[in-house]
Amino acid sequence: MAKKKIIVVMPAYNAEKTLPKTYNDIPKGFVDEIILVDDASKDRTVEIGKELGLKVVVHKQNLGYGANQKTCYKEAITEGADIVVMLHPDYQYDPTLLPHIVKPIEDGKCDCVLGSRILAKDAIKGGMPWYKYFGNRTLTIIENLVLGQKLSEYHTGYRAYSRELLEKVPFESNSNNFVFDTEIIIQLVAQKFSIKESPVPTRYFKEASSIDFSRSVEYGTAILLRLTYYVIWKASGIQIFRIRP
Ligand SMILES: Nc1nc2c(ncn2[C@@H]2O[C@H](COP(=O)(O)OP(=O)(O)OP(=O)(O)O)[C@@H](O)[C@H]2O)c(=O)[nH]1
Ligand SMILES: [Mg+2]
Repeated sequence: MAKKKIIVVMPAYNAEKTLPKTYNDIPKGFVDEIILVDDASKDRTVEIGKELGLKVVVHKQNLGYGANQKTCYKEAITEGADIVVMLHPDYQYDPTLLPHIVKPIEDGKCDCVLGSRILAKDAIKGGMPWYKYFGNRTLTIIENLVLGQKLSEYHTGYRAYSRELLEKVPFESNSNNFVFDTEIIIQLVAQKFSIKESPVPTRYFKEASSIDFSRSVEYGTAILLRLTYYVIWKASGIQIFRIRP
């Protein structure tokens, strides 16, 4: 079987300090292409991305993290990716683990892999604030119940998707904000794509996190709302956000 084309996408916003470190740790021989989408950063993210030789796509104005991912996935599909890995350029997730993140999809075992900080059991030690840990664990229990999964967390930014999944899931109609990450999981569960998890260490430091307590509450509320929409869709077929094409 031909080797699968692996493309790493990095949704970036003001990532100048952490982008070189993130890039340096990517196992180069393993990855076919790296695409950086800049969401109108105010710093030198674009210049640094170009200096590093990445394919850089620039949003003229700041559209948000979800909108950034939409551009990332569309570009990766256009470039012929078989497997797309989202890696945050804020150095929060360990790029050296890419082969582990990709393997279950390469082996045809699933269409989505989530890098789990909870499976690695070092979330608090790695600096995750207690309220985020508590929110993560509580929301995960609810998400598992509603979506019928047995995942350890849904809130990771380290994810791999197969091309088939990205072609079939209507991610373009999702939120332009952070809740995009939950919406895409709801959509892939609704289409019965399977998910596997791979442990990844937790890293928190100043540049790796822009989500404070009030934005976390907003994020949690948005997730609960999307889960409610999923329950409504299951019960009545009515789609309040686009769950199936
Ligand atoms: N496109 C876009 N990307 C953003 C924006 N804010 C943050 N990002 C990027 O999205 C990624 C995640 O943002 P973070 O603020 O680190 O949030 P998080 O990692 O999900 O959550 P915590 O680390 O727990 O705070 C980073 O790589 C940022 O570069 C934004 O307004 N627009
Ligand atoms: Mg972060």
